[in-house]
Amino acid sequence: MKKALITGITGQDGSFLAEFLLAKDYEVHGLIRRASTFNTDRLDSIYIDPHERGSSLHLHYGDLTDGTGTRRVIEKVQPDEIYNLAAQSHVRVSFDQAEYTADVVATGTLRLLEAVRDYVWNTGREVRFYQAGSSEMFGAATPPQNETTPFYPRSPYAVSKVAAHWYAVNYREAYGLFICNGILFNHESPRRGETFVTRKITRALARIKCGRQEKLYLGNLEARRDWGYAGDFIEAMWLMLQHGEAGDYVVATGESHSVREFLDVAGDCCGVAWNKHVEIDSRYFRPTEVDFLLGDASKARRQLGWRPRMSFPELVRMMMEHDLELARQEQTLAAAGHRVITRGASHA
Ligand code: NAP
Ligand code: F7E
Repeated sequence: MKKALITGITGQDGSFLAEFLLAKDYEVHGLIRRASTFNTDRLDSIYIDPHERGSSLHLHYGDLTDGTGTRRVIEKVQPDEIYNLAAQSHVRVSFDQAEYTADVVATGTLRLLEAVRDYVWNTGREVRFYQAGSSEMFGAATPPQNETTPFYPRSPYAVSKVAAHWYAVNYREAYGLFICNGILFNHESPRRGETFVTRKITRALARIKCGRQEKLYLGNLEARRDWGYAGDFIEAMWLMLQHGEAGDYVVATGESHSVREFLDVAGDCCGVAWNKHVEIDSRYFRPTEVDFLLGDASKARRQLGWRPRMSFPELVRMMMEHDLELARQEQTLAAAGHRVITRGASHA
């Protein structure tokens, strides 16, 4: 039985990857942050109380800002594969929390690589390492972007991901470690965090449809993104670590749409004329924007046999239907006299 350690297991991708690896009979270990409230909602469907027998999912407290603790988790778990997905992953927030973002995303990756380097040296075991890179690293570079496109990061988040990318390349070359950088373009799902634009839109339009909300405040509607389905993209992470040679791969759909187009498709899905409800609020603009991302994933297709399965309209529909169901549940509870508080996405 192979053992995998996932940092960021409570996030969108971490939860999909954990399910995927469990289905492949891995023993899955995840790093979770201590929080004052439960933060394992996305793992609900696979979580089994540790007191019960037969669980292949194990959670360990840890934080990428705490090198010693993380190192101990690696020594205890003895993983065959490590997927480094943990990050302060919100681009807009990274302008407000630049140092923290760098500490987690860049230095956090370095801490992990240092621990892996020592672990491999001390035990002689092979550990394969996946680093979650991002299309944000391309930033202002002209589309389409592929593995040979020079990086031009446009936010503290993106700069930190570029640093993490080069740490990973350097540790691969300096110490012969099996390390892959996935350069993933935006990928979404019903589990997407509520402050990313796709989920902010599907959630709000669903609530508007059910009469639970009137306005949706957004920023730049002209930005273009190559949006795919998270469930497809996590498979590429795994394929990279199964390949004969470590390398860096762009993972994308090869199609780009604007935020405005996302609104059009989502509005059509639920029968809401979005332009009657959307207002532009300057707080959602970024000091430096990434205007146009379009990925060329031909290397991943050629070498890993990876290709996306879900189309853009299917993705939007899936997210819309999920959020309509949530909004209907809210409506039912409210009609029965319950006080329903829906946390807004208005701060990012
Ligand atoms: P996400 O939903 O924001 O999840 C981030 C995860 O990192 C959460 O589990 C979070 O824990 C954890 N985390 C945050 N700070 C941490 C810290 N200091 N120590 C340990 N864990 C910490 O992100 P995602 O969408 O799943 O993305 C996964 C990774 O891929 C991230 O590195 C992201 O930057 C990168 N990426 C994402 C996309 C995309 O479109 N989704 C594209 C390219 C790259 P809590 O649950 O406790 O907050
Ligand atoms: O913004 C525009 C915004 O926050 C997409 C992360 O997973 O993908 C994600 O980063 C676009 C931007 O994602 C709002 O200006 C307009 O142009 O959904 P987002 P992102 O910044 O592309 C990359 C690949 C990652 O690696 C990141 O971790 O939408 N936009 N109005 C808005 N964005 C937000 N969040 N909120 C708005 O109201």
